[in-house]
Amino acid sequence: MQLRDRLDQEEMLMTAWSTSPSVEMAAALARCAFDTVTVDMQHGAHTETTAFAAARAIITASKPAILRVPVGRNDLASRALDMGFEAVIAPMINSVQDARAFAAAMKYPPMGERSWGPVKALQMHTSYTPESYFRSANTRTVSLAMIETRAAFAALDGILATDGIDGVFVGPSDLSISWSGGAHVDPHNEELQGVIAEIAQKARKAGKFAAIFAVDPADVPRFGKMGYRLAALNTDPGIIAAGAAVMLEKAKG
Ligand code: 3PY
Ligand code: MG
Repeated sequence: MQLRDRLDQEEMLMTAWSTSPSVEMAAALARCAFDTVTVDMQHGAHTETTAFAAARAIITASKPAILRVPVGRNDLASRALDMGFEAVIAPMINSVQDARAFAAAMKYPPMGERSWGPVKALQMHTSYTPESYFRSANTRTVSLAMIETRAAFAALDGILATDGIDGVFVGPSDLSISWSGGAHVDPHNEELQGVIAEIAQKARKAGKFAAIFAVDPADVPRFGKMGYRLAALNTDPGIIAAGAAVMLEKAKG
C-alpha cells in the first residue's frame, strides 16, 4: 500500500474521480498520469460490483484506489478496505460522533472496531502476510472525513482530534450551500476561501492530512500553498470534456 507513504512525503497528489460505473473507464483513468483514482459511490453511479472491480483494475495498474462511500455507510468503508482500497472518503462528517463511528469502521482494535477479513486486499497487495497486514493496517489505511457543512467546520477541532481519522477532505460545493444557508452552490465563493485555508492549517497543526475537491484544476496550486496534499481533479466526464476540448482545438489548427 503506497498512498500513505506518498502523503507522508508531503507530495501534492492528484486523484482522478471515477463516477461512471465502468471498470474499463476506471482502468483508463489509472493509466493516465494521476497519482490515484477515487471511485465515487456517493454521487457517482458505481455499484458495489463495479466499485470493487474498479479497485482491482486500478491496483493492477499500480495505482492506489480510494473509495468515497455514500453518507453514513461505515459498513461499506470497512468493506472497501477488505477489497483493497487504501483510503476511504466519508461524506458529511458533521460531528465528533460521526467521525468516531467512521474511524471505528476503518481501524482494527484497539483503535477501532474493524472486523477481520481482508481476503481480497491480501490478494491485491501481495507483499503482505495476514499478520503484517494486521499490524500495519491502522497506520497504512487512510480515513478522510469530509468537511462540507458549517456544523462540520464548527466541530473541526474535535473531528481532527479523533483517533483513527487520518485527515479531512473538503467538499467546497456542499460547503458553499451550507455556508450560504441554502442560497446557492458556488464552490468558488470568495467568502469560503479563508475557511478552506483555515481547514488545511488546522489539519496540518493536528498532524493530519488535508484534501479537497477541485472543480477547477487551476485552483490546485493555490490549494497546495494552503497546505492541501491531495486534490481531486473534477470528474471523469469533466476529464473527457477537457481532453476533447484540447484535441478539437489542436485539430482545428
Ligand atoms: C462537494 O464539493 O460537496 C463534494 O462533495 C465534492 O465531491
Ligand atoms: Mg459534497
